[in-house]
Amino acid sequence: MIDTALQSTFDEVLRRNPGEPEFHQAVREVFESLEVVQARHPEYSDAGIITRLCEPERQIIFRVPWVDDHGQVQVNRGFRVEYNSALGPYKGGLRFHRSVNLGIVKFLGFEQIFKNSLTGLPIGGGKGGSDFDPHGRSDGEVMRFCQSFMTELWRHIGEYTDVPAGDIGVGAREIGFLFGQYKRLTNRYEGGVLTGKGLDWGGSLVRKEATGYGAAIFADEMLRARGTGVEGRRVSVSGSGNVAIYAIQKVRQLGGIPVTASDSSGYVVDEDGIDLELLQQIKEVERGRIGEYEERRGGRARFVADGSVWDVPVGIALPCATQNELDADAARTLLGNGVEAVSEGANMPSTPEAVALFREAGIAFGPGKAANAGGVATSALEMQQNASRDTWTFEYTEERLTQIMRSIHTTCLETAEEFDRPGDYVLGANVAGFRKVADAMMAFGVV
Ligand code: NDP
Ligand code: 2IT
Repeated sequence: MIDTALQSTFDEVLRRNPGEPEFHQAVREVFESLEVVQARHPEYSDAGIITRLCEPERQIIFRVPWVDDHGQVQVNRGFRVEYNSALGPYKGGLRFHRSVNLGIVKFLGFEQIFKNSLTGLPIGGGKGGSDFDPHGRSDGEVMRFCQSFMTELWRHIGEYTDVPAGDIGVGAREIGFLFGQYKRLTNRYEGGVLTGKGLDWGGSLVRKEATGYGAAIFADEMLRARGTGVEGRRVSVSGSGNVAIYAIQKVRQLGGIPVTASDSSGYVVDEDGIDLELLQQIKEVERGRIGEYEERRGGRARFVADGSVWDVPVGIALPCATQNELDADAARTLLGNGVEAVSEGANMPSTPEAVALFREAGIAFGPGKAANAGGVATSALEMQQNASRDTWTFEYTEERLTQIMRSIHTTCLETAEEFDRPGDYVLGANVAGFRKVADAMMAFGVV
């Protein structure tokens, strides 16, 4: 429920942003947590903080023309939503997926503000991307698209302004093409303008692994707070991209058994535990489909084309694919099978109905803006290394990531406690993320 004082602000958000259901969903969830803050901090409303937070500081939409391998001209739409810079330069990924539109980018940018605040590092919130679909495109096509995209974006970004990174459909290959074009256009080697770079040219160790590692660590922290842990538990993971692969790796390191992976064509179940090397070969090297895992696992795994990965009985679920991939039916099935923890590696993967069921059941539920913050946090560590022209070891960087995830976990729990909602990570994440941004905005006056 949204508090009556906030309802009119929310109605105004709906009126001014028609046809953007994912954005409405993200705003609603934060508003539902802010009632408790409103009561204790009327000064935030007086300063119009919440109203201002709902309006991005700047939104850029541009044409991205490029020529495909058949000589045909293609036109995509590019976006960058520079949402909030109260805590630092806009920071957040670029998503290349055919479903990308302004509402999706705004939902992701809105979430990013609170997530980045929770990391405790000096980064504001932003997001971007395009409706370009990289599936089935050659390296040459992806390069020409990225060059065209950057030919517009370069003028808007910078180490002190806006620092993009990867998200769905944007990994090291795309960041390479984007950085190459930025460098060419500006004639400046500004490592700190993008994160997720290759290790030879300004990237950070652990950035590739960070989001998945962080989501698994967050699950472990939540369970440890309840006296158990990931060790010995069966874990389902959705997706088979960057976040999913490294969530699976960290689950194994923590002694859990990751039994699933998926993509938009279906899921695989491997009762012996997912063979990570095989998954990486199919997905990272060959850019293939998840069904190939069954064929190459010699009868030890099962591929299911129609069905839900959440039907598989597990103790822990890590949704690591995309928004709204885990609905109320899936939540009921997971709860019926005795799930103890859900840690969101993806952004907003659980529908509001699913989140409500998990919270009512009292299981450990880690919302994306806390559980998947390890990726952007390690991006900020990459920026630190770029600024000091230094490179850190894997061990040191991973230790920093682990400490950041533990600190986010503690912050969420303590904030939930402070507002009389013990164990409610959703409330804790939203309120703690919000307060820091709100206090900075208060300090700056009405800007
Ligand atoms: P990738 O592109 O590497 O992988 C995405 C995976 O999710 C693929 O397996 C893809 O399958 C699947 N997927 C995507 N869209 C859909 C869909 N509509 N239906 C079913 N499956 C889908 O992306 P990432 O791993 O980087 O991102 C995954 C999630 O994590 C996203 O929500 C992203 O916003 C979030 N995230 C990412 C961070 C990062 O550092 N990369 C940081 C924090 C959050 P297919 O190939 O078939 O489309
Ligand atoms: O959703 C996210 O936090 C990301 N895609 C990572 C953003 C970043 O700047 O590293």
